[in-house]
Amino acid sequence: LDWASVLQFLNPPITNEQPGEEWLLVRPLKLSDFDRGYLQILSQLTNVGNVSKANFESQFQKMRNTGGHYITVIEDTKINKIIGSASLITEFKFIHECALRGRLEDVVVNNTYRGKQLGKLIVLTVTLLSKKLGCYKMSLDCKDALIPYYKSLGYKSEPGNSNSMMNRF
Ligand code: 16G
Repeated sequence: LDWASVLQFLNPPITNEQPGEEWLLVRPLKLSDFDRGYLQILSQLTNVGNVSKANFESQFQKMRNTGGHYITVIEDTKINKIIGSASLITEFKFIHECALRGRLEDVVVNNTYRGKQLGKLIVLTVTLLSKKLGCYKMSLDCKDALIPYYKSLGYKSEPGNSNSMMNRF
């Protein structure tokens, strides 16, 4: 996977430098995004609950200190709002000769911006980033309805090895 092959997924072609409209910006999450509606975007994915600015800042600092969290957002600079996000979380492994493994998490694009390939752009961006960082694989969990979508972006269910199991607390 490289930018040339990423571009084949995007028609018309858009890039991080040119996400289709000049006022859209793809960049890493920053602390001030609390005030750009970052949590409101996440609440289109699942329950966010009550997260104060202080909670957000301390969690952000924990992620920064721990390392391995690469949260990428799309900002609409015209209205100063975050309109999409995708996270790459990396984990250190002993297996595969002390490899790095990537997880694609919390992918969401504001539903009023659908149809602009922004979800694709941001998923492909963090996927490419995982490759650049040397991850030996990148995986994700998703609802059944999104399987075709992620398939169209190069993700596959591995026969006999694609169950997502959980224990909710
Ligand atoms: C989806 C997300 C996952 C997110 C979860 C939240 C992707 C690819 N998958 O599985 O990252 O954390 O939904 O759902 O974005 P939950 O609140 O039921 O755990």
